[in-house]
Amino acid sequence: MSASKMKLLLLLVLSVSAVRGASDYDEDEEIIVALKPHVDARGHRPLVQGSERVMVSQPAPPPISGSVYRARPTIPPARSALRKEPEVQPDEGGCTHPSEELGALCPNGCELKSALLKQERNVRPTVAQLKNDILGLSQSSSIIYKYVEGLSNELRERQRQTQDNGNLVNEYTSDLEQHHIYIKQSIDTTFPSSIRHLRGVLDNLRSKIQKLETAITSQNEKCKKPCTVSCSIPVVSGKECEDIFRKGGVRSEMYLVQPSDSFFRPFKVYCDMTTQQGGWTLIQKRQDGSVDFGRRWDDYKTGFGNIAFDVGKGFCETPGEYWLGNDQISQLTKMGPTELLVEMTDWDGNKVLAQYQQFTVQNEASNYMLAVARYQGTAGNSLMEGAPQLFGDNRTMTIHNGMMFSTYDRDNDRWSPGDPVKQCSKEDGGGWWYNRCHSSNPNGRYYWGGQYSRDMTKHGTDDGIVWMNWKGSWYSLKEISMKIRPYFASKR
Ligand SMILES: [Ca+2]
Repeated sequence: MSASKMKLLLLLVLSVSAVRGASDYDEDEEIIVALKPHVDARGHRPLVQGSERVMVSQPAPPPISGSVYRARPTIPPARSALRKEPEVQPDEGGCTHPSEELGALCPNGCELKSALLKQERNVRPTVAQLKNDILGLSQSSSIIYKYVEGLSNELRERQRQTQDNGNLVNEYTSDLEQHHIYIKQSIDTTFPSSIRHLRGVLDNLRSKIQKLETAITSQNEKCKKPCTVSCSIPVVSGKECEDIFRKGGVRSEMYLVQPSDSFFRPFKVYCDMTTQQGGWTLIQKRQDGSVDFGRRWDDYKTGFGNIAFDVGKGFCETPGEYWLGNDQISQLTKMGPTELLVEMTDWDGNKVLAQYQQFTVQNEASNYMLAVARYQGTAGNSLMEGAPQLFGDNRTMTIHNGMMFSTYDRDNDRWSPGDPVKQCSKEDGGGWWYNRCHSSNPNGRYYWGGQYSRDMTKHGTDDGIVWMNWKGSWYSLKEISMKIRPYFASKR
């Protein structure tokens, strides 16, 4: 039952009780009215069960007049008759005799008993009704008491909840205040400090950017003029470096050569005039990673890189990294028997070589097919025998002799010919006579320090400057060079 309904019930009960109370009061009034004529002042009887008020200043009985006392009639006068015939009672108490001269009379015992019994009959149901009413009131009071007690309990519970809520609110308020203080401190002190710091960084960066822009502008100014190698080309020239050597060009530097039966224009080349009695035409060199060898077919066809530098001696005596060009190489090797010298150095300075007494490169129509023979040296016969770490077909597919030249844009290798996905040159970093794919990879990517790993590569393959026969797949050489010379030169 809800509180409002309970209140309504309470109100209803109170109203009923009030009505009932009013009704009882009326009945009491009736009782008093009914009793009044019978329990009058003349009786001088003990009080009826305390329901009558004690008359303290009771007057003395009237004096007996006459000589004989006569009893009153046994039938008491009817109530209505009493009411209809009110008698004026003397002030001194007692009723008067019809004959006034006889004075006041006293009732006899039977009349009193009858009157009292009659009154008792009238009062009994009223008392019973009063009992019921009292019982009803008691029950209502009990219900109301319980309801009030419930209300009190609920009130105490709510007060407790209110107290708890208050505590919680205080707690949250405290936290909120702390956060507020923290945020305010951050806004007032930390943020401005950070902003000042960032401004400092920003200013620093701006300064650096300005410096860089200035440097770039300066470099752009310098680069407006094309770079030229200010090397004085020696007067002596020839078909190749051995020819020049024989003509007196005995100093290792850059020369201009023109193969005899060539329709090519003369081209620059570095001649090694000291190794093994000189006369070597340098066709390939790697030494510092300064030149990108991941190039197209046409670059390998015509050559790329830096032939030589002048480092202060007045002539270009220091070779750079370059690929002479497949057309030039082919032309040089087709003039006659040609030998090939491959020299290499690891990152500890150790040197080995691989030398082939026969070296021929076909023309472009044959995709610059390679032919080598008669190996000797210390590096291992990669070109003819493949990787010694491998066996059977796995080894023969690393032999380079007889292979055509491949670049990443021209796949002539033996790895699934025609399949654009399977290109050795794309995975291994440079142009080379790839088979499926290599035991040596002189034109691969330049790795500083030698050792490299699969996760450092672009495709997970051994794409460094590799000569497996010497250092295996995961060691990239510090230096490697390829030089050619007419074979007869070794016999001079
Ligand atoms: Ca292929």
